[in-house]
Amino acid sequence: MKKIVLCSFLCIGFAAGIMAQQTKPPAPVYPIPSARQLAWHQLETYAFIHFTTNTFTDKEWGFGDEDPKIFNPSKVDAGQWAAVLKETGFKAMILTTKHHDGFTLWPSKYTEHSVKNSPWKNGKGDVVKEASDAARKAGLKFGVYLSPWDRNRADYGSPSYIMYYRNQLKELFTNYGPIFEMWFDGANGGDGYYGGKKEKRKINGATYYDWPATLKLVRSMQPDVLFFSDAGPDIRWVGNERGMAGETNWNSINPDTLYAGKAGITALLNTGSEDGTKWIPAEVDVSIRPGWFYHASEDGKVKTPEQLFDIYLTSVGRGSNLLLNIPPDRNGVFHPTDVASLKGFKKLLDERLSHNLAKHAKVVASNTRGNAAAFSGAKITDGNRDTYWATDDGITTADIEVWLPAAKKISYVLLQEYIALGQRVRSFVVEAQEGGNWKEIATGTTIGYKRILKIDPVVTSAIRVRITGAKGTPLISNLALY
Ligand code: FUL
Repeated sequence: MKKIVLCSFLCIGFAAGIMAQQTKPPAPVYPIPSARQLAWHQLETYAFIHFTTNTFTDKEWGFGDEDPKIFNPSKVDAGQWAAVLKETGFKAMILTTKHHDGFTLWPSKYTEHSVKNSPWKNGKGDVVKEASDAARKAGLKFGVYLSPWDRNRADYGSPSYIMYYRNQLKELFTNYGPIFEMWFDGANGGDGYYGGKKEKRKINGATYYDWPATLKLVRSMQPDVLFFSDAGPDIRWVGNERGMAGETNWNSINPDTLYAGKAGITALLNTGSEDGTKWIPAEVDVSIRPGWFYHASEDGKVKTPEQLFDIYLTSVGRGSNLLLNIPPDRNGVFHPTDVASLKGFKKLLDERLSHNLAKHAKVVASNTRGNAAAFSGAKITDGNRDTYWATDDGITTADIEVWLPAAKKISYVLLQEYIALGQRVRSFVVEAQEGGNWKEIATGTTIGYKRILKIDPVVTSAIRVRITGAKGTPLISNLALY
């Protein structure tokens, strides 16, 4: 008898071993993210810092004729920016090194419209240096915004300006350490000072900048940088500045006809396309205030912690990253109201989305790839983002149940796909166990890197997710309940 038990034990173990060996990971469903895009997804939340002469002229778009002397903060405390961001969960900061007015926050040797001609630190100051140093010291990544549109330059619109823009990139990308993201936007051309001409200039957004050559130059200096613009190539604009990614949000899109500033593409940018050929995920940029720059008149209009939490749900909670702008005031620091809001926002995140009730909960899946432990349902509650539940090839609809040790009140359901092998899920249903029956509590379309559903609170001992449509075998790396 003992022998039989021992044998069957060994045999089962042996068979399982063979099966595990034989069960290959699913093939990718293309497009898939690059390693640097994958690392970018994991940042989730980071900050924009809009700071320049506009802070002192009370404008949003400087004309380019500002006297550099107007830039005169009583101090610039980038250490405060970094400390607040770190404390409130942000992973990086992106600084407007030059906005549309052309004023450079670093002492560029290619222009006089610069901090070097301001009274701040007797013209010896360098905001880019202070910000990049402070970010790195706090363990935050650092990125730059360099406006392609320059309302100060006399030669804006002619080929020599492109050389000027590239020279500035050389300064930024060789003097300030690693830059994780370069941000350039589509606000291009229009009226400006232009060296005194004060006229309207129009450029051809599709051809003028010759972006491929510019990006190649930047990559030759820093191969790991990610480029953000309407059209990517690494990260795309989400199509609005209200903090809203599409409820359907594909990381894929066809970039062939996109370019920064092209009209009529905002809806497409918001959702991406299921059949897109390139992985270009959306980034949600939105300001904590109505404007991007600091205006004392907006001190009473700072977004509340609740508003920031809602934005978190419609950005990170829809598979995007959140780039939240916090503009330093005329003292060169974040305003106390903004700081209080950020702290309140972090508190809400901690209260509402940090205690995962599904951690190590029992999971039952309708199908498991090769019946292998490596792809079992348990992988969605193991707290490891590198493991995932997978189904057999050809199975694109499947159910997964999560059973809690006792009934709990659930208000949020969080799902994550294992996107390293491509985004797959196009529709799903969430159900709660109620008196022996499953009751639908939410439906969704895409999941992507992360999907957070706010539901009407329900007290239940089990949740079932039914994947009702997918581009390939669904790969779910995480399910959390709060
Ligand atoms: C836009 C700019 O025109 C705004 O001033 C702001 O910098 C925003 C983030 O990008 O294109």
